[in-house]
Amino acid sequence: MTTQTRAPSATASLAQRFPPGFRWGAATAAYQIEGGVDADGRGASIWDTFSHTPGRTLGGDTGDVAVDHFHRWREDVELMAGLGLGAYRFSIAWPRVQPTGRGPANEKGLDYYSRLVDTLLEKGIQPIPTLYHWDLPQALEDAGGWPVRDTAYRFAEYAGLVAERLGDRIPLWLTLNEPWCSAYLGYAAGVHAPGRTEPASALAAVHHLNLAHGLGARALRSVAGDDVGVGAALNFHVPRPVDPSSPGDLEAVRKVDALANRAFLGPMLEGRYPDDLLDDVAGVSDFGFVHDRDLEQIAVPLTALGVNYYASCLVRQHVGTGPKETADGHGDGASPWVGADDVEFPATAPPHTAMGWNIDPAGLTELLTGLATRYPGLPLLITENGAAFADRVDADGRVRDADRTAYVRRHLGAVADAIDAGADVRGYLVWSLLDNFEWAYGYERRFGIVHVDYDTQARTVKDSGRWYAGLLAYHEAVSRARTERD
Ligand code: IFM
Repeated sequence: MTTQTRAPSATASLAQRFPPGFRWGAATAAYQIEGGVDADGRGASIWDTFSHTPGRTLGGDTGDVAVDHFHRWREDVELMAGLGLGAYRFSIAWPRVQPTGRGPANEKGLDYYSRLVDTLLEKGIQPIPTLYHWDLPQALEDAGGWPVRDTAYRFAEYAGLVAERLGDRIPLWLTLNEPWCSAYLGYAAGVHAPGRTEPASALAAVHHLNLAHGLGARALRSVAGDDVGVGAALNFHVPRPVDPSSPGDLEAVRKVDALANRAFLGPMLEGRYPDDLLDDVAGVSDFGFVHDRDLEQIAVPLTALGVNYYASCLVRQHVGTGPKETADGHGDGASPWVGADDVEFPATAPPHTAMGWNIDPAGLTELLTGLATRYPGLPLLITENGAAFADRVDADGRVRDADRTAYVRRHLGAVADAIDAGADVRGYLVWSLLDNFEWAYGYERRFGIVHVDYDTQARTVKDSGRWYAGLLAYHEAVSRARTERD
């Protein structure tokens, strides 16, 4: 593959805004790319069950084959090397390692990830595994799923098994990806697996996911050593009030921030659930599932906080008895916003991506500087950022996705602004390396910087991927020159 090594000046000046050593990479997740769902003793996950349930995903799409990364991973690592990536964030499928979510490891499942890690390292690409990106073993869901405390202990056992096998080669682990989605979309809105609509269970899931993070981090460190890097990837919500002078709208901002952001940041980084969150949801749950010492277990020191950011949202207090606006993409079914019945999500101003999400790079700067202020000294890593657009393969085979390039370029500018303002951001992982299974949207939304033809599985680097490779090459050259000079 040819990459653009002489960057045009706008790209060159963007690259210069990032310090030497800044990590560039891409991210994926097991169920979205692997396929091979019956290979080598893998067990069923909740996403297998959910996607095979009629009506749950667009077009009835499933991850059975996905982009066949389970078989094509060598080719995909070559692609990453060709792009010049310095890091690759992928997730480990729990049901490949423990087909029923408990008991001894399935060595063949671990062999697969061990080979992947070795090959990445040979190419100079840092592997950044996420232990849980939503594919809970179905057997654990049958035993109650995340609303049940034991699931957190099972996760810790799984984390320990993975660390025993890979721990000698992994400098940074991520425990969970976007527990907001696992808890609220999975157990309150029911639009993600396992598809339950039980608000109280969603809150119990929030806590048990937090507990799993803490117990899992401890298991990783007890096997791989106290100084092994551990973080979690949270999907932050940046709510903006419709009317900044309206106390009701500001209250809506507070509620969304509490449910979406502080429900995880609080326990993980401060060892407590925010009082206002507990008040907001008091009518749904008394949080009696929090046991003595849980919060201590959860608040392990983090090496880095993973930040997933795509868009901001508009919120306001719903007044009157009319229907609420739900332009947050969750339709008019059950709400993920437990205990926030008076909050509505009016439509944001265009432009939007193919997900219907607004494009608001300033929201990322605000988020990063806000986190840096609240948690000084905590390194931040952009674990996901990217956009879905309706890509087209032109007759000459190129994918001219200028809208995606512009999105990534503007968000990188926003990251650089945050760094200038003092935020300690260590890296950026674009979502996603490859087009893939976008959960309930099936294959209808493409996020990749590499296009995948789902009939032939042919990979084609999109223009955005070429641009990204050029940026990385330029950054490497500038960093080398700076290091030699200093
Ligand atoms: O595809 C997802 C990913 O699995 C988690 N974060 C958001 C992405 C885009 O929706």
